[in-house]
Amino acid sequence: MSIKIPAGLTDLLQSFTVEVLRKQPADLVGFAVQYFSKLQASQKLPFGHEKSGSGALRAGKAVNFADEPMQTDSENGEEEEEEEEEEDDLEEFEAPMINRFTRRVSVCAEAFNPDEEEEETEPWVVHPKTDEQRRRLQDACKDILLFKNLDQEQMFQLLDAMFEIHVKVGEHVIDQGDDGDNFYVIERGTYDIFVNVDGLQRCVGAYDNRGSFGELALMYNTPRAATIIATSNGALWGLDRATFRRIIVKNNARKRRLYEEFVQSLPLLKSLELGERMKVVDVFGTKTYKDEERIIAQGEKADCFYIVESGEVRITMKHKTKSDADGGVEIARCSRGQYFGELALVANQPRAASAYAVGNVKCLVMDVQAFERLLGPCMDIMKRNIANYEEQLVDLFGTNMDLTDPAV
Ligand code: 1OR
Ligand code: 1OR
Repeated sequence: MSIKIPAGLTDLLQSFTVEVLRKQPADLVGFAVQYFSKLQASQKLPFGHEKSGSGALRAGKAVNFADEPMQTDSENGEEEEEEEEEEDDLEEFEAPMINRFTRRVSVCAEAFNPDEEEEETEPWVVHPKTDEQRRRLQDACKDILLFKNLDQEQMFQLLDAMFEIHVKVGEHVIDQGDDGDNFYVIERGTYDIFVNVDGLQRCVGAYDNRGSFGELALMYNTPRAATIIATSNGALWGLDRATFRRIIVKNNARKRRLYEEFVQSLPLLKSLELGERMKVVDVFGTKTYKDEERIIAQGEKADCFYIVESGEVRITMKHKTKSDADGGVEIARCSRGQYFGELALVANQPRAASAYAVGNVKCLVMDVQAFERLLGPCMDIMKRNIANYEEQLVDLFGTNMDLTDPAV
């Protein structure tokens, strides 16, 4: 004899179990009463208050959930426009349903569930600084992508909490496998990145007087993913783990909500798993450019990759053998969802062309380390495109050229 399991029972119990495991309530029965009462209330909401398909796709929203049961979406995956609303308003609450999105949410949940209420009562960390130190700190932080989306108050809290560290050549700033204590912004100095591959330390990259590192262990509560060794005497600015999580991890939850739909729609990222796409959102910063502003200069050293969020970008190219008095020929335009700046990173050479804003432009920007770490699975698409550039180059300049040759 088989016992019929009512439709929805498994989902219901799974959602509840997830919430219990996340919240670890002392009073299980009380928590259950509250959970199911809110669930019932949400199901009685008038039709207009229901949000089909929006909840779980906004990973940040679901995982940010503090007092309410986890929010999910329907299977069709359609999204509404993002609105900045109170998170734990009962009206926002949606019936829990475990599906492919909630599973993903729970995988990433840990990283985006800072116990905000507890933390908000804690005083902010302040390391007093001289005016001169503050100036140097501000200068070192001005291009840090993770700081790009912060508001002014968050930026002040962050700068207040940072502290200066002097490092000597050969010093290990981070050792792979350790717990994460600080995030680091480089003021000066060069640093090698080593990753343990089959028991051997392999140098996989380097920082040259700019950039930041040490965010991964703090964002995802994982052991340090690489070893960072100073290859010159240098200076860093440290940010303690608690302040990093309080500001950056919280801000990342908001970023995920805002950008989830957009990154889902990007053809370039289609080989990435959902969780990997969210990691892309975590590490990019947004930059805005005014009409005619130069985003990339041909011939310069490259350390970033760009995806157009809004506006249009004009790509122009000068060629050594042709007159470049007019500043180069327009060779392409990129609009929302398209990317540029990958060629120099893939080929490890200077920028092959320049990029200018046409009107106001907003781009998502990723540093080269994140590009290499996260976009490996997207390389086929990029390489296919690069082969396309080379064909077009022949048409345009009439010569057979290899774009991956730095002499071009
Ligand atoms: P963390 O907190 O894990 C080590 O501590 C830091 O090294 C890490 O954060 C990143 O900020 C930085 N893979 C992992 N971590 C990297 C990498 C990296 N590069 C820099 N870090 N890869 C190298 C990409 C050039 C991928 C290697 C397979
Ligand atoms: P980058 O890092 O070299 C300039 O910085 C970017 O312009 C480059 O990466 C590409 O992302 C982008 N040839 C070379 N680069 C191009 C081209 C291109 N189009 C866009 N970029 N061609 C145009 C093909 C339609 C071929 C040259 C005629």
